[in-house]
Amino acid sequence: MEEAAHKKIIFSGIQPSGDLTLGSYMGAIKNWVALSDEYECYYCIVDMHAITVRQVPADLRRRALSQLAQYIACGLDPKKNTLFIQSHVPAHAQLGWVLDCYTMFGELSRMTQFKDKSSKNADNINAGLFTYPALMAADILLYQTDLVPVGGDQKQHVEICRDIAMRFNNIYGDVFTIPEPYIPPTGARIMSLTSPENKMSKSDKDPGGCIYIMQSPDDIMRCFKRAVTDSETGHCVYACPEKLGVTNLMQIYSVCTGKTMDEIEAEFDGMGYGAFKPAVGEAVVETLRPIREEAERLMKDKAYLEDILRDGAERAAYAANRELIYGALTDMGYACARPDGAFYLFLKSPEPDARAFCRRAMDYDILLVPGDDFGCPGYARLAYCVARSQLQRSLPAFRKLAESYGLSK
Ligand code: AQP
Repeated sequence: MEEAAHKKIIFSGIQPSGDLTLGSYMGAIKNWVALSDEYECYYCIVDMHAITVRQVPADLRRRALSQLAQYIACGLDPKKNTLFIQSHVPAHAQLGWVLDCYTMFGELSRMTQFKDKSSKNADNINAGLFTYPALMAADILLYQTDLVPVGGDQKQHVEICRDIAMRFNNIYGDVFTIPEPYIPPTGARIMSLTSPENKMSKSDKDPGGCIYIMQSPDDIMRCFKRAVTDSETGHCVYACPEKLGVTNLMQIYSVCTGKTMDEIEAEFDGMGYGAFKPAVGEAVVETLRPIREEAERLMKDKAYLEDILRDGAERAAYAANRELIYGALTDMGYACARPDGAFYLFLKSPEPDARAFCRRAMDYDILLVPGDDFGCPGYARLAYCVARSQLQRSLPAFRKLAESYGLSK
């Protein structure tokens, strides 16, 4: 916990709107794993985003659990990373609404994902599909996120999140950390195998275009053998804008093997697509095999997965509520009051920024909210909001903490 406090923060998530694809693995999850030692990480299953498109409830539930198993099987240690389901932490919806009120109609209208998804779901262009980026901004900003590892298609959403955060900060002060996107140098945009001008997507209707993490090796090989290339022969494996299908396959091979595009070109020099496509398929099969096997094993232990979700939701809610209550909501002028009892302490505060102290107080199960100073210089009013039942337990620890900050009653 102490160690985590000094690390920078990552938040990222994937919708359980379909089974996880090779695209989300290469564009997102693989990098989540690589970054997870260096950062304090919140990796989410964003099921509230998924309902912007109609979902079958049983499928949504099944996929959420299976997605968790796949996160872990990909290498995300649930002890080191906070893995959770978005709808288990109501603060996402709460801040989502707040940020809706700080997001402009015009900027939402420019989002390519909205244009794309509304053309694919013409009978259900709902308001959630339109305001999706504001909820995504809430997901990110709730945790004071520094870095958001995503595929290239999500860059625009991270950019609007930054704009919303800056707008909010300009009005209320330094409330939100401004996050940076992390887009991987290779694998940022994996394309469909059958229509390489389109992104590989889990809701793709064309079964041959998309590879799923849990797909069988035979199916994967079949898809790669049928992958769209072109009619060139001889020296045909090289990357260029005109060879979308081949370039895409080379990228996939590069992510699986760690080889550069030049090395791949040299490896397949003089060989046709008949040798190249199965080689890519095999590299993918071997990359996904251990993940699939481990996820299958984990799926047999639902109690273990549900424990992780409970623990993840608790950890995420703790961090999210801390930022929501001490950050956005109070700065906007909302009072914080718990229905189970609020106590107001008047503390002499030498701290220009009482928020740091309030955050620390949460380690003692105490919720504190910095208030106005009543025009008494040197005094900060701290609304001491703690359940009555906790008061006796918490007060001595709190007094000690207050003393360590040079605060006195
Ligand atoms: N083809 C891809 N190449 C690289 N990265 C990708 N990602 C998705 N597809 C590719 C990245 O994986 C994460 C998925 O997040 P999401 O499911 O919330 O968003 P999405 O981009 O809408 O994913 P899909 O598969 O296209 O879902 P549907 O079909 O439901 O819309 C993100 O980081 C994304 O960049």
